[in-house]
Amino acid sequence: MLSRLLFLAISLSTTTVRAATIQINAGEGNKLTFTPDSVKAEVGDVLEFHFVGGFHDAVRGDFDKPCQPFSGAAGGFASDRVQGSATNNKVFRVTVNTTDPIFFYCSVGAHCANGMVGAVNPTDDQTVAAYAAAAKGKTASRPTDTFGGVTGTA
Ligand SMILES: *[C@@H]1O[C@H](CO)[C@@H](O)[C@H](O)[C@H]1NC(C)=O
Ligand SMILES: [Cu+2]
Repeated sequence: MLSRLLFLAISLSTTTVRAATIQINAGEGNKLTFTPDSVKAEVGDVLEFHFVGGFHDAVRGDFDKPCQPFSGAAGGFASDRVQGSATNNKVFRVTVNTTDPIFFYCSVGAHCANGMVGAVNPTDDQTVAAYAAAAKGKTASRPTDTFGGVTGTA
């Protein structure tokens, strides 16, 4: 009985897919960047945005329309605008529900136009570099409300 239980416990622990938490820092070194700016994620993984410097948010966009909110019916997200610092522990957690590429940007000022963008599961065609290049000179906007994720503490 005990060995059966042990076997069950071991097989559960090896077959259970554990969701990964992927930390993305906004404003590291007080730069207009997300670090890392390109990540791979599986469905169920959590993007955890940390605000480590500057004044930023994280908003999902469309690859084709840089610096504008995501146009899809579901799957968009926008964090609060947060004054970051080394001691700020406010985070925004977004559960990844797709393996399609996800592009996001900071909507504050001209941050997006200046390359404050990121990608989840980029493809050969849709890269974070291509999104950043297309963002140059674009005016940013954001949804009125925070949505699509959970604001919490680290
Ligand atoms: C992913 O699905 C969960 C559960 O339905 C939902 O709470 C979350 O907002 C979704 N994530 C996005 C980015 O829409
Ligand atoms: Cu910003």
